[in-house]
Amino acid sequence: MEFKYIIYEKNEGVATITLNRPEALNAFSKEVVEEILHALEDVKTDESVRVVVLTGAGEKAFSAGADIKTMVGMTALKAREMSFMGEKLCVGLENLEKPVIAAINGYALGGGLEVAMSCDLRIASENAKMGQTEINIGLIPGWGGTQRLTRLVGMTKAKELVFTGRIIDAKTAEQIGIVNMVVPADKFREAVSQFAKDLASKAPVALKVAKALINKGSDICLESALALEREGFGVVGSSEDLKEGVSAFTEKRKPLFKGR
Ligand code: CO8
Repeated sequence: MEFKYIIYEKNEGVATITLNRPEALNAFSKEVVEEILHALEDVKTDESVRVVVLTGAGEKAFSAGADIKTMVGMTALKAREMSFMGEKLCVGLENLEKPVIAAINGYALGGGLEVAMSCDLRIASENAKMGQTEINIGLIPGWGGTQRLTRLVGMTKAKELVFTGRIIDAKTAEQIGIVNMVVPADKFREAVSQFAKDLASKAPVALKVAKALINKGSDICLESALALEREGFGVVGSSEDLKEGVSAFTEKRKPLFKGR
């Protein structure tokens, strides 16, 4: 598939998906979402891809959210359809069996922040700005924001951000647990690339199982989650990756994991 609204690149085990509508601050349209979902299909089947980075073109925005211009005269059915479209994208990122890093350069607002929160890790440039700003146009988060934000920062902060639509800076986002780390703007792309490459060298089977366990476990009771962990541990414990990791340790060399 030829991509028009995203750039899809693969390099050293890292697939980078760049939202590429800088003139609209990388707002998500139906076409953008469809293209990302296509790229994710390729990520699923390409064994050489170990990690995905999702980012925005230009210096100004990761994404300013859903395309507000397509909301003019929106019907209930159309709103539901738009919500479902974003949900498919967010669940697709969440269920992908490889780690996904949101590299947040500039604004991540509304649906932009919601998509970033569906990724496993978030690295922000120091000039990044984040907010669930939907309230300012008379809307609520519709791509999981009321739920994923609450799980990340707790009810107190989630209500404050969703009710006020306030935009916070990268440092504040780090302090309350929305982002993992904040990086100086001039070192941002390099830092993301280094982090992603490092993650791409880790054992794929262990990463896949750890991601699934953390995601599933946070929605069920501890007893059931621990039972899931036990089963997952069994799977990882019988992987070729573990044999390679143990051999590399005893032979004092770097492991070369194959994802089996
Ligand atoms: N959608 C479409 N176009 C956008 C969007 C957007 N979300 N954000 C910015 N743009 C466009 C602007 O219209 C402008 O285009 P043009 O030059 O053609 O008018 C261009 O991008 C540059 O933007 P600005 O001139 O506004 O740039 P500023 O630096 O002055 O301001 C801001 C930057 C503060 C980010 C400002 O653009 C802004 O407030 N944008 C809207 C942010 C927002 O409210 N996002 C939430 C959208 S709603 C949403 O995401 C809901 C998700 C769930 C949907 C559920 C289904 C209904």
